[in-house]
Amino acid sequence: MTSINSPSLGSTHINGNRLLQRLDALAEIGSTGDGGCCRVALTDEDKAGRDLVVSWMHELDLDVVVDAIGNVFGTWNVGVGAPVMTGSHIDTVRTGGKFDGNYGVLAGLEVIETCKELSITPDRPLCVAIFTDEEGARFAPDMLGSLVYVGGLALEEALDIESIDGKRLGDELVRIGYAGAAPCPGPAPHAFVELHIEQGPVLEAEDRAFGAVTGVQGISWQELTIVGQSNHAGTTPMNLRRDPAFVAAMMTVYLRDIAERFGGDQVCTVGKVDLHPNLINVIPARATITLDVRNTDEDTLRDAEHLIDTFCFQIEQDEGVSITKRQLARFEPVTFDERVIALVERRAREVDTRVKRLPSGAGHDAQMLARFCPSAMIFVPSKDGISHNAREHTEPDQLVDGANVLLRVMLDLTEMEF
Ligand code: HGY
Ligand code: MN
Ligand code: MN
Repeated sequence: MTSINSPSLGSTHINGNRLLQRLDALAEIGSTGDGGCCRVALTDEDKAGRDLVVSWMHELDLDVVVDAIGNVFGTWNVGVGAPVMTGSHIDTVRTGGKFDGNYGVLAGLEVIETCKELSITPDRPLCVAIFTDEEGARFAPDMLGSLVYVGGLALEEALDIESIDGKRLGDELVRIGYAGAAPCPGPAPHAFVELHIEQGPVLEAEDRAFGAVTGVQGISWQELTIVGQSNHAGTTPMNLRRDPAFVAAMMTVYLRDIAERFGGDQVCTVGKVDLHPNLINVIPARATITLDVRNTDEDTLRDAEHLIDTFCFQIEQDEGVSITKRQLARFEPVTFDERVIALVERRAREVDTRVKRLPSGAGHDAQMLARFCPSAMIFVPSKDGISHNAREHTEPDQLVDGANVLLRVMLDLTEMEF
């Protein structure tokens, strides 16, 4: 194995053009025509994206395994022992960009191809993973595939999850041909490192080249179904109304109030509002809204949830509605392994000294793998901090630099014992 500190590797770089070309090729699948991507989990577009990346895995003679929740693993079986794993997701939100998740998967593929091309033979296998339904936007919770992979959610329970468009997850997996044979939970890798765009404004604002990610904030997703009294918009006096749309609006304002009162890392979002019957002259019968509440501190996140519960109870009395809550996701904050964070920091600094340690505001598969093995993440900047948006952008040289850091970190991890 070429020592990681050997001069030969010092000047070794991935093939940047090949990485950028693959990112563009994958972005064509589900292209929304405005620079964005729509490959929502387990749709035909997701299948097409998976098929393309799997074809690249086969071209590299990787051992391709699909597990029972549809996670795909491309492994270069060199060396001995458990693999060093990288990867991310290629499913997107409906208004996704071309880098969220895709970048981490394709950079992992590029690292393996570069090692093969340059006859760099690590002591351990290298594996790149595509995790199913990381976004959770169609089938909640998010990071679903990696959660099942590490045993955080029972496979049978996951397969029975119903999507927002009324489909059963297991049926959709079969339909797209990715209901694999490999069992879940899967085997723990030796270590895991995920390369991802920051999706936030911090690195750009502080003119940093890389993020050595320290962990992921806690996430609470709830769906509230608010039932009132549907009635005529013109004939119903205001004092006789039991209006779910009004309550949904009050909840949205209250979430903003919580975030402003708590300050710090607290974020609260109402991203989805469905009214029934959703007609101009009818007071709605029902409003269904989603609450996305996050904080780096578990106690503070619980305080926010408690305030929301109290607000629901009170507004039910005040407005004469009934509110039922469904918890769609709940993950406590995660701290990554200091040894891997320090390695990321060191290797990133060799490429560009402007490195910052920071927590991730977004959820990632690495937060699930952290339950299973020493894990951490590498961030590159997002232009204007924009993501989950067709305008998502990272400069080509930043993308290539990030993949070069991934190359070094993965090879180092093959030589580290934990
Ligand atoms: O919701 C998230 O943070 C991630 O994009 N799934
Ligand atoms: Mn992502
Ligand atoms: Mn995302």
